[in-house]
Amino acid sequence: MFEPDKETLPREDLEALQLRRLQATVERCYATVKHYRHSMDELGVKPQHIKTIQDVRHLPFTKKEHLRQNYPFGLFSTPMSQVVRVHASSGTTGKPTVVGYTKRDIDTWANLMARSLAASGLKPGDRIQNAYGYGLFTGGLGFHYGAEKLGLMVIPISGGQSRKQIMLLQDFQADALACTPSYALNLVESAEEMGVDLRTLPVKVGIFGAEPWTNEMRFELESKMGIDAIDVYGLSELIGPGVSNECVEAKDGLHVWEDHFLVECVDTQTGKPLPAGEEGELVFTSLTKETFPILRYATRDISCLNYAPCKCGRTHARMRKPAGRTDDMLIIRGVNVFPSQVEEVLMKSETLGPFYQIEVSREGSMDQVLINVEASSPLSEKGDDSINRVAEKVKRDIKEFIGISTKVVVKNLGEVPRSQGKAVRVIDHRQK
Ligand code: DLL
Repeated sequence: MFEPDKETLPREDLEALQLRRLQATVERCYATVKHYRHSMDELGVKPQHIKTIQDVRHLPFTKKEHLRQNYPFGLFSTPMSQVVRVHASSGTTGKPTVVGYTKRDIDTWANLMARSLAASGLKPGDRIQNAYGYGLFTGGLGFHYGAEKLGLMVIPISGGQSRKQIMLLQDFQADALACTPSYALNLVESAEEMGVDLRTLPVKVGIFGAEPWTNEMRFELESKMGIDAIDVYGLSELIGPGVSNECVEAKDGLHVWEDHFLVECVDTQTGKPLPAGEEGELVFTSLTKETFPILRYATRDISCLNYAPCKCGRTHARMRKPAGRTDDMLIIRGVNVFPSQVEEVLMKSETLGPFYQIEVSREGSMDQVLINVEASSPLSEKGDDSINRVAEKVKRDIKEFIGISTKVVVKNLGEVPRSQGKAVRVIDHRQK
């Protein structure tokens, strides 16, 4: 729900609230979590050194590896008897990273998700089809509790079963669809196969996140579904979805819920804080968490911050749509490339559809990049000449805008794998 008393606080008041909460969080971490006590002692920082919110910079960063080292419950700050839920992030190799919640944490999270859904344009009485995965992933249950809190009717279908998703969108008349943007594309395709025009259904907003997606992808989803496509960001280490969300009024950056999370943007090499508008790594400190408070979590997500007033009236800073994560960034012959930059170029072509995958390999000492992208309609309808022209143009544009040489193969419909949740954009054969 919209909480004007919190979301439109003058910055001075917001910062005073943040400072009180930061001090309490640092004290809690120092007193109850061995890892934080050790790492703060190593830097010679004590809780009483935090006198302004800028003092957060004296605290040590927390990194993914610290969560792994303390698997499963080593960073929990409450007795296990108070933990009512755990979630875990998938982790492609080895053990997952685990986070925990008290009853109050679950309530805080539900409020933040209710706030996010309200910012997306929903109101009590609306219906939401929740196609985020239910389970250890935070997407399904995070949206579920938030939607109920706001007073929405939830259709808890989880991910997958695309044709059933379309049938229920028609029959249960949801006002909103929540899923990853790549899965939304998958649903658009299923609807087309079933002869259903999504634009004629009541669904008016899509709340898409959990993976990077471009504005070009937004326009594609908006035009095919007849909706407002809104970006939602979050991560399990912080709470799950509901760390930041776009407002439907501006759709121009995601408001970070700053009364609950202190955000910094830092230089990826030096870790030094950057001024607003400069691109770097997002770092968050939780301000209200009980079981899993976290100090200066280095997300590896690349974005920048904007403190300019927003037309929706909210005063909370906005983060630009994340370009991707440093560990998804490809380094091709020395050039840093995010899959989202490739997406931006591909989506400009009407001959190409929105499904793509990037393969990287090494021949001798040279990195080779192969972009597999589907045509927007059967290849037989397009003719070889037109396909070759499009492939050449994409190659040229990628060289010009991103600076790397690639091979582009235009595939027939259905030849690029579809996603049920987070899309796999890159196959890097160099890592084998
Ligand atoms: O993906 C939480 C979530 C669920 C967010 C549903 C939004 C909707 P994790 O599985 O821990 O949590 O993955 C977190 O996903 O560090 C980003 O790299 C990426 N990510 C999440 N949202 C966005 C977004 C959930 N809107 C990781 N844009 C984060 C770009 C995103 N990347």
